[in-house]
Amino acid sequence: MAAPFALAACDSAQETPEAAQTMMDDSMPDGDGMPMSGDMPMSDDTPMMEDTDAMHDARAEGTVTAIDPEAGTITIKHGPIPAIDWPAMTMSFEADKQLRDQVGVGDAVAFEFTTGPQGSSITSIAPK
Ligand SMILES: [Cu+2]
Repeated sequence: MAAPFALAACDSAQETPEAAQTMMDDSMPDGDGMPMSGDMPMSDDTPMMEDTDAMHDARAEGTVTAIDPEAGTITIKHGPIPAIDWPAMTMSFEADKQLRDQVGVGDAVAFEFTTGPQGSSITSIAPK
């Protein structure tokens, strides 16, 4: 007698808070759904922003000192590039054939490039 009664009381005691919690839980995800879906793109952006921090776009002027079709590079003696804290130096940049064909050794050039952990690649180049 006492056990069934206690169980019944226990069940009814549990059901009420559970029902209330279930209703709250149902509404909570709905409420969080909007901010969470807003957070997802933000967390996707974070690694992209870190990549952007690692990669820098810059433009500079210099003189072509070598073009290497086999290595796929243009070597340029360039001036200081304060935007990315570079001193003047002579260095090689990756450049595809289309870019290599636009300049010759000895040309004074203006060029744009991207630089990062993978190296530096010219994105556009033209004789001055
Ligand atoms: Cu350099």
